[in-house]
Amino acid sequence: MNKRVFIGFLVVVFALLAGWIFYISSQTRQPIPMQKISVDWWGSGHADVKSESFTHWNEEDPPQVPPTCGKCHSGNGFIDYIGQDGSAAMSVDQPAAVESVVTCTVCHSEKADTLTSVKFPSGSEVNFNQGEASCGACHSGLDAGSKVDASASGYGDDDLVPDASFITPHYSFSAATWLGGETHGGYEYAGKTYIGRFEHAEGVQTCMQCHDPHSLQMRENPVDKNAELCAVCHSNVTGFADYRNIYVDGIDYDADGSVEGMYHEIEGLRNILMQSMQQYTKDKLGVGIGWADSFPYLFIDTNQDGTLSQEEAVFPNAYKAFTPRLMRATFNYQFSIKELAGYVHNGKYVVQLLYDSITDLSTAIGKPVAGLTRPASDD
Ligand code: HEC
Ligand code: HEC
Ligand code: HEC
Ligand code: HEC
Ligand code: HEC
Ligand SMILES: [Ca+2]
Ligand SMILES: [Ca+2]
Ligand SMILES: [Ca+2]
Repeated sequence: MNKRVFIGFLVVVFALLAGWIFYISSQTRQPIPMQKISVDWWGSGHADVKSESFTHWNEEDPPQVPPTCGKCHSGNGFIDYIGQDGSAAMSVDQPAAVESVVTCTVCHSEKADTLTSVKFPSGSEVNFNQGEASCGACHSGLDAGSKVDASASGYGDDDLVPDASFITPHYSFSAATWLGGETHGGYEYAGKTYIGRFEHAEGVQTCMQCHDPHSLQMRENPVDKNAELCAVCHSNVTGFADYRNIYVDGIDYDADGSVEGMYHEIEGLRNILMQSMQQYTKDKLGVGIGWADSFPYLFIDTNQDGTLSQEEAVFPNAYKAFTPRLMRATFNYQFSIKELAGYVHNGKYVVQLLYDSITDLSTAIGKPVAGLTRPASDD
C-alpha cells in the first residue's frame, strides 16, 4: 500500500467514524443526571413526609397505616401491594409504616416494572404502559359511583336511607377521571352513555407524556424549550395560570352567556348543581345543605340562608339526611372537586356527570334548568 492510498484510507475511516459518532449521539438521548432526578423528586409531593397523606395515622396506637389505606399512603405499603417484599401480589397483607413516602424503590423495582394493569374501585381492570401503572394504582380513587347503588338499593329515589353517610370518590383520582366511562369512576346514570378515556392529542395522551415522574410537573415543550408544553396547540397558554382558560369547542356548557375555559364551565355547572341540591333538600327533606372544604364536607345549613357559616361547618353538624337521588348528586359534586385537574384529565366526562345530576334533581324539584349542554359521548 503506498503512502497516498494509505492516507486516503485513513481519511475514509476517519470520516466513517466521525459520521458514526455523530449518528449515535443524535440517536441516544442523554441520560438525565441523577442529581437532577433527586432534586426534582425531593421537591415533589411524593417526598413530602409532613403531608397529611403520610402522617394521618401518626397518632394511632400503634402508629400504622391500616392495610385498606396502605397501598397509597405508605411507600412501604405499596411495596407490599405489588409483592416486592415477597408477600402476595395485588394485596396489602400487613399494616404499613407511617411517614413512608413514595421513594425511588416504590416505582423502581422488578415487580413495579412489570406492573401493567390497574384494578379500579368499580372493578374494571385497565392496561397501562410500563411505569404508568403505578401512577394508576395510587391515583384511582377509593370508591366508584356504583357504591351509591350498592348502599341505597331497596329505597325509593326520594326515600331517606337510614344511617346513610356521604359516599365520596376520595382524592386525586386522576386516572379514574382520565379513563372516564371506561372505569366508571363517577356516578353514571342508567340509560346514559359516558365519554371514555380522554384521547386529547398526540404527545399528551398518557400520564408520563405530560408529567415528569420525578418532579410531577409538566414536561418541557418538545418543540420550544422556552414555551409551555400546552402552547404547542393551545396558543393562549404562556404559563400554568392560563390552563384554566383553555377551551376548544366553544360551547357555553353552563349557559351563563359566555364561552369560558373548561375549568370555569365546570365550576359554573357545579354551582348550579349546588343550588339544585339546596332546593331539593329544602323542598323534599326540609333541611338545608352546604359544602365546605373540611371533612366530611357536607354540612347542615341550619338557618337555610344558602351559605355555611363557621359555626355551621363543624363536624357535629355533618349533613346526614340522604336519599338515593341526593347520594348520586353529592357523589358527582365531590368528584368534580377533589380531583383538581379534572378539567385537564377529562373535562367533558366531568361535565356529563354534573349535567346528569342536575337533570336528575330537576325531575324531583320540578324545575328544569334551561340552556345547559351535555357533551356528546362519541367524540
Ligand atoms: C404509592 C402511591 C403513589 C404512586 C405510585 C404515585 N403517586 Fe402520585 N401521589 C400519591 C400521594 C399520596 C400524593 C399526595 C402527596 C402529598 O399530599 O404530599 C400524590 C401526589 C401526586 C401529584 C400532586 C403533585 C404534588 O407534587 O403533590 C401528582 C401530579 C402525582 N402524584 C402524579 C403521579 C404520577 C404521574 C405517578 C406515576 C409516575 C404517581 N403520582 C405515582 C401517591 C402515589
Ligand atoms: C387508591 C389509593 C388510595 C387509597 C387506597 C386510600 N387513599 Fe387516601 N388519598 C389518596 C391520595 C392520592 C391522596 C392525596 C390527596 C392529596 O393530593 O393531598 C389521599 C388523601 C387522603 C387524605 C388527606 C386528605 C386531605 O384533605 O389532604 C386522607 C385523610 C386520606 N387520604 C385517608 C385515607 C384513608 C383513611 C384510607 C383507607 C380507608 C385511604 N385514604 C385510602 C389515595 C388513596
Ligand atoms: C412515582 C414513581 C417514580 C418515583 C418515585 C421515582 N421514579 Fe424514577 N422514573 C419513573 C419512571 C416512570 C421513569 C421512566 C421515565 C420516562 O420514561 O421518561 C423513571 C426514570 C428514571 C431514570 C431514568 C431517567 C432517564 O434518563 O430517562 C432514573 C435514573 C430514575 N428514574 C431514578 C430515580 C430515582 C433516583 C428516584 C428517587 C429519587 C426515582 N427515580 C423516583 C418513576 C419514578
Ligand atoms: C394533558 C396532560 C396531562 C395528562 C395526560 C395527565 N395529567 Fe395529571 N395533571 C395535568 C395538569 C396540567 C395538572 C395540574 C392542573 C391544576 O392543578 O390545575 C395535573 C394534575 C395531576 C394531579 C394532581 C391532582 C390533584 O387533585 O391534586 C395528579 C395526581 C395527576 N395529575 C396524575 C395524573 C395521572 C395518574 C395521569 C395518567 C392517568 C395524568 N395525571 C395524566 C396534566 C396531565
Ligand atoms: C398536540 C396538541 C395539544 C397539546 C400539546 C395540548 N392539547 Fe389540550 N387539547 C388539544 C385538542 C385537539 C383538544 C380537543 C380534544 C377533544 O375535545 O377531544 C384539547 C382539549 C383540551 C382541554 C379541554 C377543552 C375543551 O373545551 O374541551 C383542556 C382543558 C386542555 N386541552 C388542556 C391542555 C393542557 C393543560 C395542556 C398542556 C399540559 C394541553 N392541553 C396540551 C390539543 C392539545
Ligand atoms: Ca402483598
Ligand atoms: Ca359558560
Ligand atoms: Ca347558613
